[in-house]
Amino acid sequence: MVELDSDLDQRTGEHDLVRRLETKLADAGICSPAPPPMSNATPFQQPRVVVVIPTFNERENLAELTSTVADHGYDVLIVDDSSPDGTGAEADRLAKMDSRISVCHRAERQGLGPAYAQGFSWALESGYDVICGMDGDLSHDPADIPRLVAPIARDGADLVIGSRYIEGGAIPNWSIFRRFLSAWGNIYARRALRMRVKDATSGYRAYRAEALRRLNVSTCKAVGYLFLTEVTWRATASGLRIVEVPIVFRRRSHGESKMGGRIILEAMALVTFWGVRARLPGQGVKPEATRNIDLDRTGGPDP
Ligand SMILES: Nc1nc2c(ncn2[C@@H]2O[C@H](COP(=O)(O)OP(=O)(O)OP(=O)(O)O)[C@@H](O)[C@H]2O)c(=O)[nH]1
Ligand SMILES: [Mg+2]
Repeated sequence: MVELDSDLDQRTGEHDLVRRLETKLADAGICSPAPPPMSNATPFQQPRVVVVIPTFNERENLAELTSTVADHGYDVLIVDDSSPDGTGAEADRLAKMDSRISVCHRAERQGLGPAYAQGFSWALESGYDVICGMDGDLSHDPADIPRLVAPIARDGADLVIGSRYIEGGAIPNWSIFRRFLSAWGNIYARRALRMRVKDATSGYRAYRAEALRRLNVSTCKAVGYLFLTEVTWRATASGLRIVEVPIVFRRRSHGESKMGGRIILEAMALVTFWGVRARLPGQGVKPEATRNIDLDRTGGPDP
């Protein structure tokens, strides 16, 4: 039985929180600390970048978000699931005013996973070199995009994750419930699926196009936020070069969270199922396949 300190409060950085929880687990013999990352580098010249933003009821956030992303020089694809609040119409209005913005309308709400899969498929068909994903509620700072893209352009990374759980990452102003949910969800998924990635649930990412194609995300099973973990797991098992860069995740100021019981249940059930299945005799527990390259804490120049 692992006992948690009662003094884990909101002043504690997310990095510290996860490190302390992991130390407890390691001390209790439940897991061992992750081995150090490996290094790899292949330069990449001037990639074409698109930012895929799934939306459901994000009308109030859309204008500020898309203009900020486009002003940084990136194309935007909004993937809207017929939001009742008129996000789709607002997206069309913004797209008419700025040719860098495109919109994909989906007939009904089917979840984050299928929305991302469709957006990624459009981005791959459109010939982009780097495909980013980000939330549509301004929780992810568009100013961080260059730091996500740089390890792909500069160092040959395949997947770059904006991480709240490495040094420099943080989630100020989140409730203690959301902190624990997120921190424990990450630790559970990492251990169950044998991943080294610290923030397997982060939606702020950049993918090298060939790597994303290899992941074949349209066949992912998860429909909720677990989609992001499933993709990370596939990337890990495929031996892709994964980098985490620190981000500060801001609490949304407009609109409502879509996080709910069904999404948590899907995540717990599927991660447990996958983890148990991988350990069954005859299934062959795969060795850790991640080839993490050096964590990029400083970011890099705008590509
Ligand atoms: N297209 C589409 N987008 C979705 C769906 N569910 C959530 N999203 C979007 O996915 C992104 C992340 O969802 P959020 O509700 O912000 O989830 P969260 O970040 O965990 O929760 P808060 O930040 O606390 O609100 C947002 O841009 C949502 O609008 C869906 O079913 N379809
Ligand atoms: Mg959010």
